[in-house]
Amino acid sequence: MTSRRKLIATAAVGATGIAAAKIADSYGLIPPDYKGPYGAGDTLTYAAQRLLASGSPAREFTRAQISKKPHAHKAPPQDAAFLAHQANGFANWRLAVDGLVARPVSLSVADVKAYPVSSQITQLICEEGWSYVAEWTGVPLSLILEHAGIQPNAKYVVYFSSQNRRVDSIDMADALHPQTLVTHAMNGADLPVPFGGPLRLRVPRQLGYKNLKFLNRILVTDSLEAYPPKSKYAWYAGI
Ligand SMILES: Nc1nc2c(c(=O)[nH]1)N[C@H]1C(S)=C(S)[C@@H](COP(=O)(O)O)O[C@H]1N2
Ligand SMILES: [Mo]
Repeated sequence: MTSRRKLIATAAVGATGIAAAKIADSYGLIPPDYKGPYGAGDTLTYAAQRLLASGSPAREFTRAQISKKPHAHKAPPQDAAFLAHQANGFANWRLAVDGLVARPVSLSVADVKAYPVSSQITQLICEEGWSYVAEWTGVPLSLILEHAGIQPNAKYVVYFSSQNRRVDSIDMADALHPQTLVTHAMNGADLPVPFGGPLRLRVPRQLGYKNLKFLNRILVTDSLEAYPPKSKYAWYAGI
């Protein structure tokens, strides 16, 4: 969410914020970073988007609209472990799927590629004000989760990057959304390392920072207590 929208939402809620929060809570629609300075505004935006648009798709584009020069943000990892993976074509890279699942698994990139693929031409939008359109191909996260057997008390998916131990999370509505992909290809080729190869979680309904590169673990959980949302940006970054 842009800070302008955040301000408008916060101003619009004003004194009624507490009431909005109570309604949202009764529907399980309090975002887990509610306590911050924008708490009431974030809650209203989150609750409104979850109620009105929880199944709605992110905009898709045509092939002609694919960006000629997509913008890779920041250098890929340079640590010895990552460079070793890269040197042997990520043959030993693993994506762990664990937590509240009946059958925890550890998937190789080949295992991920063996799932039915889905492609989308969507826009990656950075909160810093730039964006690009690309075609992403991968397996819907929902397929991996359903295969692992999601337990009924699951509420969130926490996902991990090998880069700087970066972690983020989404709720089950976004985790099971058909456009949320464990991506292994971009613009018709293996996902390039600068764009998060070998695997990246693509969450096109949320801002760029929710789209973690160098994905190596997916944890299904009923609480974010162990992985509290970072305060720098809103946890729910719906667009
Ligand atoms: N592992 C990892 N994932 C990341 C980041 C990062 O620094 N490291 N940056 C995030 C941010 S802020 C944005 S906007 C996008 C940038 O994606 P791009 O490199 O494809 O442009 O990746 C997100 N995922
Ligand atoms: Mo970003």
